[in-house]
Amino acid sequence: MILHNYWRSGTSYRTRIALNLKGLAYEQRAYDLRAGAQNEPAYKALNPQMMVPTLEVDGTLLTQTPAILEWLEERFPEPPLLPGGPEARAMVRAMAALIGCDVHPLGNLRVLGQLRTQFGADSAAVKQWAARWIGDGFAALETLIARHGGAFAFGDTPTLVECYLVPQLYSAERFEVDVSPYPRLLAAAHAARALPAVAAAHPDHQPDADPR
Ligand SMILES: N[C@@H](CCC(=O)N[C@@H](CS)C(=O)NCC(=O)O)C(=O)O
Repeated sequence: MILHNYWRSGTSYRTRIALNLKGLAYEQRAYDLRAGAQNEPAYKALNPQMMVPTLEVDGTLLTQTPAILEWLEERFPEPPLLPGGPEARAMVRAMAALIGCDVHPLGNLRVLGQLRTQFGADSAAVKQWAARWIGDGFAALETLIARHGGAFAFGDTPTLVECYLVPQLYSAERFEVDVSPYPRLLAAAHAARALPAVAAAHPDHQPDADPR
């Protein structure tokens, strides 16, 4: 498998976490989003949406991380990232979608770029924008974790929720969002970060990461 990705991208981080939790080996190819590599014809041929990541599997190009993560779960069921039972699975998918559909897209590079170029948003305004949407999402997720969480966000083993949550927390930290109102969410994310598979997926540990 070849993961076409970028070290700092949340959706790339999300996919690396899932691959690592499943114990799967993969090669990485890097596309520097800051330099616009996602818009080059070579990457557009892989993913017409010009967004990372793309997972290449024996010549098949998988895109959109919800689809990629569900494919991983179907193709490599162990260890499971979805619980048993349709209701529990729906809840995990809902908690993941809360971030994947309603928080992450509003902080995407192209969205923030548009805020700057079309509406003149400066860095402070962009930070306020990010804080607003991350805050709304994290507040709702905190309530759901109070209902369903254990050692992790849903129960006592990592699920798809951690694949989405850990990168979103990384993004919140980069935008200097106050995350102290979400202690359960933080506990789940910290438990996940302590797992070697999740730690290895961290942006700073990727081959294309900026030197520190
Ligand atoms: N819904 C897509 C979103 C992918 C996405 O947002 N990728 C971002 C990086 S995290 C990207 O490539 N942004 C490039 C851009 O905005 O030009 C998925 O889940 O795969």
